[in-house]
Amino acid sequence: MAEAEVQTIQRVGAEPFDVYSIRERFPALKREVYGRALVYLDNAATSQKPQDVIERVTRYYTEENSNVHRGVHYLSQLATDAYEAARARIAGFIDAESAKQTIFTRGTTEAINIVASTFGRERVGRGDQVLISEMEHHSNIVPWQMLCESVDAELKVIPISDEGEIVYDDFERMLSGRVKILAIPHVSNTLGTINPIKEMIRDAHAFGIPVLIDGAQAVPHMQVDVQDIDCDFYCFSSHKMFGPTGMGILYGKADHLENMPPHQGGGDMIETVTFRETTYNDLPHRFEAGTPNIAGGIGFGAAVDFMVATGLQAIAAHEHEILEYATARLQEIDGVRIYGTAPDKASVISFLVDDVHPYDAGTILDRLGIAVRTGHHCTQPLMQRLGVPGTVRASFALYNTREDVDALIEGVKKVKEMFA
Ligand code: C6P
Repeated sequence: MAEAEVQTIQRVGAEPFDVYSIRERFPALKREVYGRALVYLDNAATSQKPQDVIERVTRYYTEENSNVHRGVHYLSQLATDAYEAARARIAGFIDAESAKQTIFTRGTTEAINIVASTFGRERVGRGDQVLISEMEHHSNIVPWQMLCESVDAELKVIPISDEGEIVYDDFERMLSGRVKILAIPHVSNTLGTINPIKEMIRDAHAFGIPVLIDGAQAVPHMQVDVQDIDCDFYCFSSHKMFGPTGMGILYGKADHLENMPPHQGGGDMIETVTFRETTYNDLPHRFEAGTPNIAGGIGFGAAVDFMVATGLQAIAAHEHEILEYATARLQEIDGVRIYGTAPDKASVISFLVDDVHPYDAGTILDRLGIAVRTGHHCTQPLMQRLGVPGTVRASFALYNTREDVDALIEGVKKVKEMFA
């Protein structure tokens, strides 16, 4: 079976960052909706895909289509090599120690569920605690809630401030020997807050608490180094970072992964099978039962190549500039309230306009060709904390421009006018 080692990644872009030439590589950005140019500001839900990724997936289906890890024949070798090379590049992208520690999953949701149902099931018992925060996506609530219910443990929630930051004193007070896992987001999908995860991990480790980071909203926007932050698990999705849907990564420390039981049985995750017993395959395959999303994995690798060629620092700097510009311009409009005003934010602005329901605002914006997300953003408990039914959320990616922000501002003014 082909095993690729971590591929070292150059983090400086190959060319100077030019947002307009980058946009040219995204066919969907050229389309119109309702006869208007599309302004795509729903990147936290899913990003658009560059031609590089589309072509790579097409090439797999056109020239390389075959199953992986199974055949000696030419195409199977080709597909296996491409799939494993993609894994190695993704491992390098997050600075994993080894490609074996980057397990392909269906996405962030599945990655968190694997940890909760294996590592969590073995570690958390009656009367223990699992610690999460008030800003969680449902994907980082429900798996832990299911675990706690099944073993009679307690789900504890770290409060956030009105600005949308973890209340650090409360977090520190909640750490104890009873806490068996801490699971928190790197970046909030609703507030945009970048959490101080390195400090939180250090403080949790002082109590022997392993930490899972939900990195779904971080990896598309910033350089992540799993060894530097010293997390136990890190989860993210391909489709939010210009890759195909149905693909993601569970990174884990080798000690944990090697000792975790498999979560599903089937082909590829086994070493030997008899009717009496089965022995399991090595990492990462032990957690990858059945034929995987081969095209998705290869496309994910192409998405990482695209981000690396564009330059991670340049991406972060450009998006920061767009976020600042959008925040300043929205603040100029009377009656706009922004939810999530932490000093350290990434690429997301949630807001409400006067008393206009977010669905109404979103519908008007949609008719103007502006795609935003409205509602609870899969963070219902956070909405309860904020005391709102939902928000309008504009979320940016590396291809968004000041002109996109200007269109949003004109749209918000139109919403105000219509509901005046
Ligand atoms: N958030 C959003 O519009 P999946 O669906 O498995 O790729 O990712 C789940 C997930 C987990 N954590 C965070 C912080 C997320 O933002 C998401 C996905 C999208 O905000 C779709 S609900």
